[in-house]
Amino acid sequence: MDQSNRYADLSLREEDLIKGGRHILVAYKMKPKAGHGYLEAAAHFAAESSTGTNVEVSTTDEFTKGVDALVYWIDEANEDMRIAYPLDLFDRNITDGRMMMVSFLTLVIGNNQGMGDIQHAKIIDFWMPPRAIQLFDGPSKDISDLWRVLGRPVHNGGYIAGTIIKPKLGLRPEPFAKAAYEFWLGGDFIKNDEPQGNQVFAPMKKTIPLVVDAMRRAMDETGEAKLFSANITADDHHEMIARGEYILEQFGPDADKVAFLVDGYVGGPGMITTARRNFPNQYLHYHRAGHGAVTSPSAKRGYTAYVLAKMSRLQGASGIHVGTMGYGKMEGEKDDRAIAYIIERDSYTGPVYHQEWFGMKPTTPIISGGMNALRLPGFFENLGHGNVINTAGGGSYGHIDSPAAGARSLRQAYDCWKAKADPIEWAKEHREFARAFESFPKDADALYPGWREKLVGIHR
Ligand code: RUB
Ligand code: MG
Repeated sequence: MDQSNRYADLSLREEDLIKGGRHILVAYKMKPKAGHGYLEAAAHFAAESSTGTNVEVSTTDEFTKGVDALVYWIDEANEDMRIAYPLDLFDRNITDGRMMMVSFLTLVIGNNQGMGDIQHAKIIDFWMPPRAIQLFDGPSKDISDLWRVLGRPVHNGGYIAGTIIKPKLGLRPEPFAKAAYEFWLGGDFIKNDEPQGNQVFAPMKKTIPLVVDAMRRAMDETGEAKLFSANITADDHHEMIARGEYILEQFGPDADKVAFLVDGYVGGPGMITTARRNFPNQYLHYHRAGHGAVTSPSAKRGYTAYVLAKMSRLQGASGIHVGTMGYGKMEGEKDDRAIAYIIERDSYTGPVYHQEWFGMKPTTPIISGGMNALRLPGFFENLGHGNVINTAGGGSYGHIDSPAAGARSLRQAYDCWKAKADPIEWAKEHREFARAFESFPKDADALYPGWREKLVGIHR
């Protein structure tokens, strides 16, 4: 059934929809299956994503039609389709009238993902009207809170050198805490790797007290504050809260140095909101394991990493992983800068839409995955700043001298970029950075050809 007379209106102008402020706009790359007309498939897509189905139903009334989603723009050659969703379509909390991300996902990327007449469809951008920005929680803590804890300026406080406890799994409590202590002697921030929780070989109630002790010893020794991002991901809301409360209690007077890590893609938006609303005083660290299933450029369905990051800010993530923009081990490109800019700036024009955030707190780009000191100067240059959290697991624990030396090499890499220095020249004066060349010789060869003659043996 062709529903384009009801669910499409190509005379609508995007600028009017934006001025009106009564719709959420969503841009897709959509291709119908062979034998289906573009506009017809698009209209069915909008129907299925709002008030309709594949046939007309007798229960529809005039009001219903007022909340139809409308296809307002198509460009078949480029597989571009844009849909305007009336704000009233979206579910609101009975407790406080606020919007919820799960309802946004259910409609705009729900049943439409399995339709028989659609080859594929993927969200590449969306626009939230000012009213929706008012109705999402947004972050309660941001990187300025971490800078404050670290004793730095709360504006432009700079690079936070972090790591991930490695190996990913298989450390018992004592070696786990030792690994944390050794990194903290040189760095700022440690996160649980995302699968680490309450395994039988490392029960949380044994591990956490040892981590608290390790943090205190490292703070005594260095005279610096340290940060720990503890994984509270769990299927059960109550379990997440039990974990969070336990961790805060154990850190006691140092609980301000605790972030909570939530694996928000596998766990879903409810988990992020559980952390956001139950622990508003803790920095909320959104880890996104699994996102590649939908965000990868090879995936023709789902949504992009840009869209995921933008949603995370609405939900209230204090920081989210944004990849390494081609400088690390995970898929990514230099242009992925946009993923960082949309979450950290107050207004930004993405691939399709210009978004104003009206002062909603920023979400920190967290840079992670195969990073080390050698890769950082180029990364900062590409991004244009270093106000990020970077967690380098292999880059710290893979340093030939020690995890503390690995941590120092990261800080030195940031200082090198800030000083606009030549990395090989900088290494001559900075031992841990120089030793990173010998720790990661394949990277060194690729990034700094000729380094061997200039650096090998210089710091022995
Ligand atoms: C990286 C790691 C993270 C990835 C996730 O470890 O454990 O889970 O960063 O990817 P290492 P992304 O530093 O040893 O490579 O950050 O792209 O979501
Ligand atoms: Mg990990």
